[in-house]
Amino acid sequence: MMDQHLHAFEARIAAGEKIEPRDWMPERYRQQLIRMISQHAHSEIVGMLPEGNWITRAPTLRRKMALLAKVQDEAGHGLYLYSAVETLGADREALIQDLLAGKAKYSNVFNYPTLTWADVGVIGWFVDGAAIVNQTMLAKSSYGPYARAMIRICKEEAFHKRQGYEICVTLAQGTPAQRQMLQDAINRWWWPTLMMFGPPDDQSPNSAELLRWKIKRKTNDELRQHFINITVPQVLALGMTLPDPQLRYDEATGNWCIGPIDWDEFWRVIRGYGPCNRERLEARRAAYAEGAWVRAAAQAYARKYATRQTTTVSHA
Ligand code: FAQ
Repeated sequence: MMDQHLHAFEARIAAGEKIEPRDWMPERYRQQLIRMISQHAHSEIVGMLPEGNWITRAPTLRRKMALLAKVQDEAGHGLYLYSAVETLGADREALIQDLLAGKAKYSNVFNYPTLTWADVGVIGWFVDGAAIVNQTMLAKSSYGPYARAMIRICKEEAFHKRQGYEICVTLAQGTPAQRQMLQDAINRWWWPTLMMFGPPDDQSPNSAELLRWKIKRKTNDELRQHFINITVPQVLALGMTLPDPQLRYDEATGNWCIGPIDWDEFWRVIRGYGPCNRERLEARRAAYAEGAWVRAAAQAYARKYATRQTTTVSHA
């Protein structure tokens, strides 16, 4: 019986159908999605912090408004994704508690500091750029609610990337000090951004299962290479360089080839020992504590509203 279900499920995936919340799915498929979507939701929420750090110090009102809107969008993405993970039967509150307790993973890249205004530009350009490459692929994921969430999220990320690149173009056309500030930010964000795509394919324990069930449709290395090929010419167009003496263009494959990535740094950061892991979790815990009265008020209102609805219906 179980085999029949699995066979029918895999046939639907092979035919390119979307799997919806009430459909039969293997327990591993459900668990993989809960793992991946919850990590993604946490990343969006923690990802507000590095750029949020610059809202009060944005150089002009226009920049401040754009940055505020961007950071608010990331909050929306997080909430959207927590809703998507609830469709799999996961408990949102339990997932958030895991994050606050330091038990849940979130993207490596948000554990680095934003030292200058140029970091805001480079995050929009590199980090949102990398997120778009990854999430355009996930918009074709086999799980319906996740794929649909990605479509809207990617539209907003495209705006984020443009606001980031525009900041960088402005700095690149500025004074020598501004160009130097941009170059420094590029140097610091390049490698952590490349790590965002996850470990190399031969060290990626989840990829085989995710690819088999079309949760992911491309491997970590394939997406990383695609991002590199898009981004290197943009960096060169601004007259900037990348912190990689081995970077070269390979005529035969049409790829930009990079030097080795420091995977020890990646594993250290995702195990909790990056430059800002502790600070990020402290900020989330403080926000959770300070928001307790808002949650209590919202829940009380929801209860009152539900009672009023029931009363209205019973009188009708
Ligand atoms: N960071 O077997 P794989 C954004 C973990 S959103 C931390 O290759 P998989 C928007 C992985 O969980 C950015 N941990 O894993 C924004 C696994 O550990 P586990 C987030 C990572 O799932 C912009 C272990 O390593 N995007 O940027 C990372 O096949 C600006 C082995 O890895 C998503 O979450 C990492 N980078 O591939 C917001 C997209 N990579 O769970 C604010 C959805 C790997 O077994 C400002 N997720 N690990 O204990 C994915 O596409 C995939 O899950 C990957 C990892 C590609 C992240």
